[in-house]
Amino acid sequence: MDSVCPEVEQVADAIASMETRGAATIADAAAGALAAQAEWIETEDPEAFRAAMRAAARTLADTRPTAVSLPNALRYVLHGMHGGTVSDLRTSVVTRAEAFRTDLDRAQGRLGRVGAGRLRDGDTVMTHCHSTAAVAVVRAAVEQGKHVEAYVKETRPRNQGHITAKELRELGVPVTLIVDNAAHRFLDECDHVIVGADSIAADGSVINKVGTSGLAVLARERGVPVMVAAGTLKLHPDTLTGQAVEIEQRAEREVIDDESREEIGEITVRNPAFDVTPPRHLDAIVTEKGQFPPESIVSLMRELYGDQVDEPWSE
Ligand code: RI2
Repeated sequence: MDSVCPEVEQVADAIASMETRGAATIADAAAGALAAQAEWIETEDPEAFRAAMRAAARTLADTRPTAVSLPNALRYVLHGMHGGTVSDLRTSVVTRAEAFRTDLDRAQGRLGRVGAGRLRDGDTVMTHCHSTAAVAVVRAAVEQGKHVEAYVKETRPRNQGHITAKELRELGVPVTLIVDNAAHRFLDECDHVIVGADSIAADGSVINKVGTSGLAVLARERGVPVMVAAGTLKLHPDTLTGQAVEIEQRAEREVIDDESREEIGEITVRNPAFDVTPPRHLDAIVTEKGQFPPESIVSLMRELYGDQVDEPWSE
């Protein structure tokens, strides 16, 4: 028997290729895949069931290294796996995965409303990349009847700003799409920068799509507050013990196609997907549990995750 079901393989491939992307969306898909695995495993042996669940979680964990929402989701579901029989184990995994996905959905709504509290009627925001949490903030503000406009950075190399532009248009928000290099030029017309997060470290540093740190420096220089919209699922418990967050390096072809590269001649290309913005360049981290000054996030991390740095899938 293969130990991993087709749905887990499909979800893992989609995450690795970024067809499924965005930290919260990745976590949601991973929890769903674990539930599918639990339904699929055919054994009466509880130990074999547990081993097959661990194999699925390993397959999912190995796809992308930076967004901690992925291991946090896997850990949450596997920690909820209880029972003496396969039937009990299966039910517990499916129930736990469902609870995870419902909580995630609620958290987005809550953090959106917390973030919207920072926006006034008539404000203009600047966004970077595409973050479901950042869009949730604008959505909540619009639902509160506030008029909000947006400058949307296209966000090379994969142009995820286009997704943001589309979603904000669907909310009726007037959108101006700009190239990344134009951010400084337009910041004077903005009241807030809103970005998401892939991981948040214990010192309040935020790891998000590459270009976030440069935008935060410019925003600080122009006096525009920077809001990070990120559920508590983005808190990286490993950083409590001093571990660094791994930054994913992606394919060189995302930056330059083969033909153009050939024409230029011998060059080195580097394509880190994320960068680290230090807490001093950020104003607030907005979560479903309220807003926090970045430096204070460590207390919330301790309260929610304690010493939970285990990897139950590698046991
Ligand atoms: P939400 C994305 O990473 C972006 O960096 C975005 O800000 C972050 O995930 C958080 O997204 P990628 O998957 O969880 O596009 O707010 O590399 O949707």
